[in-house]
Amino acid sequence: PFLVNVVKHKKFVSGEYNTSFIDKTPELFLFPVSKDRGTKMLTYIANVTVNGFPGIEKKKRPVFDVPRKPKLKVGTPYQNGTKQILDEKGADGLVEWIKQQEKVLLTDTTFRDAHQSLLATRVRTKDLQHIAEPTAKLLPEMFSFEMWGGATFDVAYRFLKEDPWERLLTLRKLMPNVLLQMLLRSANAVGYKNYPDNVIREFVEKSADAGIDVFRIFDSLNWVKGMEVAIDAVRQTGKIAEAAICYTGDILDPTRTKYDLNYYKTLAKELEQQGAHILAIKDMAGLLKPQAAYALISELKETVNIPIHLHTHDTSGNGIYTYAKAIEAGVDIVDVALSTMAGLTSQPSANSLYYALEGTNRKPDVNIGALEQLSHYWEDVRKYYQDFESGMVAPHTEVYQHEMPGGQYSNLQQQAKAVGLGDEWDRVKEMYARVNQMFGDIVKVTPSSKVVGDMALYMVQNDLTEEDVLTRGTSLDFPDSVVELFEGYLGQPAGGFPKELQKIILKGKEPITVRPGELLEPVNFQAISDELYKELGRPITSFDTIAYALYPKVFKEFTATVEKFGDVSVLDTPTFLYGLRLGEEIEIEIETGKTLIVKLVSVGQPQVDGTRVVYFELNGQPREVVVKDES
Ligand code: 3PY
Ligand code: ZN
Repeated sequence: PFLVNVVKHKKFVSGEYNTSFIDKTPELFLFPVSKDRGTKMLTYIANVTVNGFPGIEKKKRPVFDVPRKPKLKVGTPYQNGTKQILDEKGADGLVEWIKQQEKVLLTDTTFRDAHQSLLATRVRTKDLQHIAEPTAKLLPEMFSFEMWGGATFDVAYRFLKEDPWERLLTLRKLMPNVLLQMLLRSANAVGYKNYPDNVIREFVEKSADAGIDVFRIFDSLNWVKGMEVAIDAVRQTGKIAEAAICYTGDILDPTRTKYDLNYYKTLAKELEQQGAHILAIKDMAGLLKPQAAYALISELKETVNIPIHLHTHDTSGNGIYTYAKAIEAGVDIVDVALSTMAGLTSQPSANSLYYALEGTNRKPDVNIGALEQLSHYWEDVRKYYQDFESGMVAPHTEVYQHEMPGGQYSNLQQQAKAVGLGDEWDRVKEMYARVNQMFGDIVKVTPSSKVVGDMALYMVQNDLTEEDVLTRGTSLDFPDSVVELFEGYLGQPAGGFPKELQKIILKGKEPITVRPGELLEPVNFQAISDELYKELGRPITSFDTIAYALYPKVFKEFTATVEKFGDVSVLDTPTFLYGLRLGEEIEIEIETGKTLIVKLVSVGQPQVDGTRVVYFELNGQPREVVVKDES
């Protein structure tokens, strides 16, 4: 199929191609699909109907309304936006353009952080794809759409059984006028550990080829040394390197001296010197209070010459006030989400901010009617994912105590439920704060936040106090992630690790203090590609190879699922998550112009071997599949 795509491509046909044609033409990797998909698809639907979906309480498929969609006139064009500015003027030209804007610019995070923070990252490509074109046509004034990276990469393979690269390629096509942005965890890429330097460079290059324009780069301990390779790799691609400082502590609290204004100013200067095009303040937990935002942004505007982009989470309910103060202090860009995907652990609402800035000269240039219409779509789609909601329904000021990132809250809660600690959630949150102090008050953001979460779960599960850890620690088997953190494999925290605890956790192992990338062997991509080719018997794309380098086990499980069920990303979300009701009929477009009509006729009784026969009609013909009943 790859070769078919190549020979059919218009540049190939017209002879306008050169040696970088394959690397720079990502759509060549969008393949048509194999033929026995009908049976595979029925097997998936039968399975989810009988056994349910992981993380969803087993129940009959609820009835959902068709999501409301803005009505655009046929032929409505895309208006040029920031993407064209970057393409015409380059990264430095874009930075100059940002500096000239009087009005505050907006990044919409609905496609990434908003659902990572509200719905455990479970929103599928199908639901993004449906609204991508109207979003780009109705909101051409946005600075960027954050739509990739962070947890979306592994969750796509792991839980949604879809390819994150296809998401990126598809959305790029549908959103050609506005910058697309991703979250990159520096040396941890989109994973939870440090990778070799060549993996980081390859990942950045492929992400840029596939459509990313703005890379928000952060290190989970604010260790600038850990960000060097990623910043350089992004600059090499000609795209935007937005280097982030993670905000932690409270600059208004004179007793918390570790993270004071000077700490942030020093980091900002260092990142500018490293080559950052934009400085981001990444307030991943929503700890930046309004007056602190005013002080911080005012000082940083005096400290650096590059634009400043502020990110917060609205967990405390103070997000709009924080933004209003930051905007007063001159921040250039802020992150918001469409109102029905905003608030709580997500970003503050774009719609609310628009009205909050009424009467100021910095009110964003955006169509409020468009924001409202697009919010209707998300109000409906969000219901599909109701089982992944955290249960938080009101502002949660406890965040100022536990300091848990918005993107972690619903995910850690799922993790707690999975190990039987669903009822102990309040204790887990308190322990999270305790563990942070035990670890020396560290920056908590993926993956350092995951380590704090793992340790908190471990201590609650085993009924351990801080005292127990210090007195009996040498006989305790700490989670691997905790050992790796204290070994230095996520980098070095400001002020170092607490020495006594480090000794207890490492049990005689020597920690490293250099950049882990200096010690890790480069990955051999050719060897991976050859191995995958042998195993999968199909052309291996450079996207497959880098995905395997980052997540070998997850990638293999994903390919095994595709082998078994085919490409389930074509299913509508209710069917994907709940299966069908008896007698229900759906249409599945498996490729353009090719539709399956599937009706669930009956589900047989369990048989002695634990299987059930599920009867369907497929395009009017009776079909049956046998599935194992796991209950
Ligand atoms: C991520 O790394 O996924 C985050 O959202 C961190 O805030
Ligand atoms: Zn965030």
